[in-house]
Amino acid sequence: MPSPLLITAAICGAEVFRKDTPHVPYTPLELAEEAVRCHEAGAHMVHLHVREPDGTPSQSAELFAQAMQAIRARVPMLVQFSTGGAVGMSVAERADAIRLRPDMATLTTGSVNFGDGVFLNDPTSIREIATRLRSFGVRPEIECFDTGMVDTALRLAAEGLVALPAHFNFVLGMAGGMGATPAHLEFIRSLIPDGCTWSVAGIGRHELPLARQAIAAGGHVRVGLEDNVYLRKGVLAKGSFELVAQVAAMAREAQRPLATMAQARELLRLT
Ligand code: KMH
Ligand code: ZN
Repeated sequence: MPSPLLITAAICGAEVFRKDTPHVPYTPLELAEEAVRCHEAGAHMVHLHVREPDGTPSQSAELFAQAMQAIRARVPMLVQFSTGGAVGMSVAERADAIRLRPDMATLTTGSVNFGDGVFLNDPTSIREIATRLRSFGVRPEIECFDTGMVDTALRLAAEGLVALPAHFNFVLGMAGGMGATPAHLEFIRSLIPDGCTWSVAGIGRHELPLARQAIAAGGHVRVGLEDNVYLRKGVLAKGSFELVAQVAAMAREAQRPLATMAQARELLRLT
């Protein structure tokens, strides 16, 4: 019996704007309405960034609180906060909203060139965020943009800052990060210890092919406008929900059942 599939919807991000797609949500209400559409299409968890009303990336705890409340009032989805924010934000700013105790929050375990900028996660910053996650009892999703980030996560586990088994998300295909071929995914997933779970987030045109590979390999999938705005070449997705629906269809084709919400909590060890 194949293990049930978990789908995460990355509905907003910090780098996609209305000039890129008119469908990206900004306000807490827009985020919640998009989360509902994604849940109806099969998503279990929302990977959340927040924005000022004009679309400026933010890590405001007030905005996170409003968005989380609006989502939870509508659907039983898991809510995962970004602690990555946008390139250039301070660690204090990025980590503040952890105190709201979302179901999960991201923990990127290394620095990476990010387009023309640098997504900076030096060892002190990583330990600060990991310590704060631990102190509020929030489970991390370990974000790896390259293989060395898996090694760093395992060092943090040895120091007692990250609990194993953990859930990893591999972000592949970003300019500056690890590539997105089947071999890249096969290799990075081979590095995590037994009992850990993993998902993949392919950037741009890599999103759906890597989703298909993960479904076949027993992994999990993250899709959404944060990572890719196109449903297919030249056709914008009308929202992250259309990408989630594609993944759900792929899972049906592969005879991989979608997790129930209870199974999603169990496989992420949130129960
Ligand atoms: N926006 C990127 C700089 C995360 O959410 O934890 C970082 C990011 C990762 O999106
Ligand atoms: Zn993110």
